[in-house]
Amino acid sequence: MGTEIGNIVILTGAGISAESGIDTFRDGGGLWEQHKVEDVATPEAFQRDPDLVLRFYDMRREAIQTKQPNPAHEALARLEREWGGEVLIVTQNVDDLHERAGAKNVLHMHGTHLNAWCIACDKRSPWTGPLIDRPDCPACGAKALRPDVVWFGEMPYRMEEIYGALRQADLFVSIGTSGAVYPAAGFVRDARQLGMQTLELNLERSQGSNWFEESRLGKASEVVPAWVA
Ligand code: BV8
Repeated sequence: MGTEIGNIVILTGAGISAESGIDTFRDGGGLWEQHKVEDVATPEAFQRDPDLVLRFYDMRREAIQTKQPNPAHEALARLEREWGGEVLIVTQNVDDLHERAGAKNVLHMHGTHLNAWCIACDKRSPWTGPLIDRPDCPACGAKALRPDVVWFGEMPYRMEEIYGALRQADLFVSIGTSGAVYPAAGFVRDARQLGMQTLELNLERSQGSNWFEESRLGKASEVVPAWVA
């Protein structure tokens, strides 16, 4: 990697966790119980059929808990430890594999499977068991917990912080994302307008590939360690 790079912003998507055994959204049809993710991960779906949505997220949370970080997560944690400048991992993923690989500076723009969010008192609490069982909110006692994840039509978390980090960075790297969902899919354009270097590491070309100066195609567990080395 060039020595003139100071700060790095890395966007990750489901593809970085694929080799850990966590399903991506759009490979293999991205369907769940014959529903498109876009149709289940919405406030409207939650209003219409809360059990369907809670079952979907309980299943995703249980699947994540049995998985381990892969060499791509570990390589990014190593880069964060050893790099002279700032490294910020902005992840679209709700799994905590970056943290479990040792990364510290991780921003979950679409929330995480670790927390539940009470729609009665607006407080967040650790997600400790199936939400389909309607556990009481630890803060207010209401049976009104939903996953603390960002659904379609909801504002992603900490956007100002992300744009602030992009303005301070020299390199934007996108790993394992299809570039299908905004505003994350637009970060590469912001990076280009800010004059940053841009690199995509992905299994195949994505919807945003044309915006990257360089795309290296391959499995994350191979191309990410090779890039970090
Ligand atoms: C918002 C929830 C505004 C948690 C998710 C038209 C134009 C522009 C925007 C829109 C539009 N219509 C609607 C919108 C807005 C919408 C959007 O972008 N829709 C899309 C469908 C067009 N966006 C939103 O609603 C966002 N909010 O815009 O708010 C606003 C403004 C003011 C006030 C209020 C609101 C919110 C979007 C967040 C939705 N929530 N997840 C959860 O359930 O997990 S999105 C979900 O899909 C994921 O979180 C992820 O972020 C996203 C994209 O998925 P990827 O991570 O990229 O995964 P995917 O399967 O797609 O791709 C995997 C990639 O990995 C592939 O490229 C594959 O090749 C690669 N791969 C596979 N294996 C490997 C690999 N790579 C390397 N190695 C491997 N082994």
